[in-house]
Amino acid sequence: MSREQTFLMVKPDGLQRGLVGEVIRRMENKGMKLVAMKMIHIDKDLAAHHYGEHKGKPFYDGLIKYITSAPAVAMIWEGDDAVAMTRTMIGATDPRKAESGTIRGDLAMFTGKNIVHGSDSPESAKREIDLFFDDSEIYTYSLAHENWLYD
Ligand code: D4T
Repeated sequence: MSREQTFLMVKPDGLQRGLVGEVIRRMENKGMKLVAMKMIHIDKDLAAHHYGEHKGKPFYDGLIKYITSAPAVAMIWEGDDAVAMTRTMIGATDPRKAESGTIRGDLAMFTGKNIVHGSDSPESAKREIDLFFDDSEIYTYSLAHENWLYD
């Protein structure tokens, strides 16, 4: 186990559907620490950087159109194994395959509108955090109940 940070974004559909609070509630209840958060209307440039690995795939143009269509909420969450833990909480990319109890399993219907994005590896997390946040936007602090979360 190691303390790490992960990037989590409530995508435009999640914000429009009023699910920002629900996503935050799940992360807070789990014991994750919120260390950065902001609203952002992603432009084409940032979208192309963020989804660069998907360029050329059949769904790429739709993905860029969707992610740039309205504001989103970008966050950084911290915790032991935060990257893997958050991916587990988010569930499979296709909400029809995502297990009940996960964010996508409980709250989404369709891959192209799957509410949230979470980094898929510590390397991606670092890249995405650097892409979306300045150092000055990331907070260092202790949670009063941290001793009740970890040995
Ligand atoms: P993100 O990156 O949004 O957290 O999603 P995942 O990590 O779970 O999945 P991904 O990178 O494979 O896909 C990125 C993004 O593209 C959309 N997508 C994906 C789509 O519209 N059609 C598809 O067939 C796939 C595979 C959904 C998420």
